Amino acid sequence: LTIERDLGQALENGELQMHVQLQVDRDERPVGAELLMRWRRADGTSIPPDVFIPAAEASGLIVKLGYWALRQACLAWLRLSAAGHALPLSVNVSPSQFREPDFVAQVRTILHETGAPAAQLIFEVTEGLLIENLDDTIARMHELALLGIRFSIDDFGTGYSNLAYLKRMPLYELKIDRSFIHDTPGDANGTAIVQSILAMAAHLGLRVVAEGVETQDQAAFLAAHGGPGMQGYLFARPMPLQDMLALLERTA
Ligand code: G
Ligand code: G
Ligand code: G
Ligand code: MN
Ligand code: NA
Repeated sequence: LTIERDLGQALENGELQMHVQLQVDRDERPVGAELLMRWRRADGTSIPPDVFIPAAEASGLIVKLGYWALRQACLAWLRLSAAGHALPLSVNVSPSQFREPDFVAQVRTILHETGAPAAQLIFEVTEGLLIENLDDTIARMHELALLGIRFSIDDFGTGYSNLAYLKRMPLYELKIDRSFIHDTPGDANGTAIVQSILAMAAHLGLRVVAEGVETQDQAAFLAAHGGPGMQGYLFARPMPLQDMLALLERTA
């Protein structure tokens, strides 16, 4: 297919954009936002990230796209901060990017060049990162944590949740995969999984964000069971930064 070839040009052609999705607390106050990449081609068609992110990973382009995304996140934070909304921003970091030999140096460079504070960035990594070279991965996480970067495990519960590893990592947050939230509170198994993750996170001193919150029932359940951060269509869709700024102004 032509996706890989076109994706190589997409960045130069200005076809990529970072959208942002707000995260709220149980009182619906903004507590953060996740940056999500979007590809809208010149002909007006959109390619979903489920399609182009795996293609970018397969071709190695994800490294270039990932640094671009991180830079956009830093710039987004500066814009939010200037408007009085200094929310921590979450960025997805793919395993192949995280394993680049000069990843830490590149992150430092982007922080220095933009002037964004590391402590306002959360790197979302998946459990897939933890399959190989665990000692190197954890050492690298500690290096980045020393800069001030915080870490979140994305899609938590769907991968290799080796709990012994969790204790060794400088973790800040778990993001409960939206498949479990979808099954809450109607389904007994889904609900049990969500409650177990919330309890475990509380014991480990980790913040939690529930992903894919779409209904008031889900939000009410979460509020009654520890009140994690929430992200989902019920509160806000991923949208251009401009639109999120307007939303923050309206609800401030
Ligand atoms: O909205 P959603 O369709 O944005 O995202 C689909 C998938 O693509 C998710 O698994 C998400 O983590 C991934 N994704 C979205 N944006 C980025 C990005 O900037 N970098 C990486 N590595 N993955 C992303
Ligand atoms: O780490 P290094 O020796 O390159 O630091 C040089 C200067 O940059 C120091 O003033 C240090 O405080 C600052 N600095 C180090 N890390 C970061 C960072 O992650 N972000 C920003 N904005 N400044 C940093
Ligand atoms: O990085 P991650 O896989 O967590 O990306 C979040 C994904 O979830 C993105 O594809 C985003 O568009 C999607 N998303 C965000 N809110 C909702 C929601 O309420 N419902 C569903 N089904 N998807 C959501
Ligand atoms: Mn994510
Ligand atoms: Na996720």
